[in-house]
Amino acid sequence: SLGAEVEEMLNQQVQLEDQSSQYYLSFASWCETQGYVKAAEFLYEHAEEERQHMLKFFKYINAVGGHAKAAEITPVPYDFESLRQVFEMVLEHEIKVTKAINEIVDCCFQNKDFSTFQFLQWFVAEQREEEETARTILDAFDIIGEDSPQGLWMIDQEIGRIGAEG
Ligand code: OFO
Repeated sequence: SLGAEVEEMLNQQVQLEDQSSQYYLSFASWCETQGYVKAAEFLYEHAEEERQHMLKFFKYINAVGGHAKAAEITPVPYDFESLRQVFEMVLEHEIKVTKAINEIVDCCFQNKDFSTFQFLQWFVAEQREEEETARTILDAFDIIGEDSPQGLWMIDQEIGRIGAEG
């Protein structure tokens, strides 16, 4: 059964995954308004994935006898300076999420909650992939160069390509 400490952390993760979804939605919208079509597509899709992550936690909590709590709505930023800034924020956010997941893993281990420990392994792998995708996208800015509209167009195409692979 689920201990109070792990349950509390899992509910905090519901909150964080839900916030991830909102962030990605906001990023997607900004990219769309700027004409970054491929980046917007990737980010809209990712907003959906984050909602699925939130639901995975949500359903797990109740499945093991806890009480899942719907996330509070928290404000998200709407305006960004550049396409690069968006993906820097993506990476920063994913690093934060990875840390939070690692903390729950650690707590499960200490509480000998091996069921939740195992449940979290999928997220450990997912976070590694998401960070890698964000880093690969940021590399494209350095390699292609973003000082011209052509460069930015190519970066946008590359984001679409990387997103389709990831
Ligand atoms: Fe839920 O994986 Fe990103 O945040």
